[in-house]
Amino acid sequence: MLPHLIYFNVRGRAEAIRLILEETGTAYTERRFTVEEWPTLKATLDYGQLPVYTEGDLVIHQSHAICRHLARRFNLYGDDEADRIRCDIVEETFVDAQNNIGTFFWNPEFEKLRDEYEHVQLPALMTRLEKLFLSNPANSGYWAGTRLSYVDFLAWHFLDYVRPFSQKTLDQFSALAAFKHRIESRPAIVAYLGSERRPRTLTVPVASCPFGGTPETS
Ligand SMILES: N[C@@H](CCC(=O)N[C@@H](CS)C(=O)NCC(=O)O)C(=O)O
Repeated sequence: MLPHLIYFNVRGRAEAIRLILEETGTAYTERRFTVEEWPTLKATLDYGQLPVYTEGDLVIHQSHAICRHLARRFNLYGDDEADRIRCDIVEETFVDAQNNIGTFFWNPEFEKLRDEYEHVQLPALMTRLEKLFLSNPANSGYWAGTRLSYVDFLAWHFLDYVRPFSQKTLDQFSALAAFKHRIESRPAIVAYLGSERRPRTLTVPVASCPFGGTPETS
């Protein structure tokens, strides 16, 4: 049975998983639930949250546990313990970064706060991220070690989450922008981004935020 991913029809917490599966050329199937279907499904799940990933009898919930499983399976977790520690640090950093922008997107006062977030909080966050990126001792153009690892997809997803909100902030961080371009130029990622498989919507509907529930048109 092919690996199977269950989530909503949005990028959200499943997107890094999809990117890893796509990059590794893994055939997989998906079931994408609507928000309306969710309460019925929720009642059937052991942990009551998505994403859930299955591989035969193996069932994994928690998006980052799924990413790390795939990283171990596809040798995308660095070459030694130092690389793996760096992967873990980068991963946790992007959990925080994603929570940061997520909290802002979900804030009922989104419109009132957007200027301050765009001009103060987001640049401060991006400055810290760029510093971490540039501190990779291997200086490889990836976030950890000398080659691609799963955390590159967590990082790419975060940067792509920032894009519709503030492309101009992304443009101010040249090393991060170059990294983003490097990942989205990989043949398997180019193919995925241009395919019907890529959900068009960032996240589930959020009352106050224009990016929730609204498909990207470009
Ligand atoms: N730490 C979990 C969080 C999972 C999570 O919050 N999933 C959300 C969707 S992004 C969910 O299932 N929300 C519906 C609910 O909790 O009822 C992970 O990374 O997988």
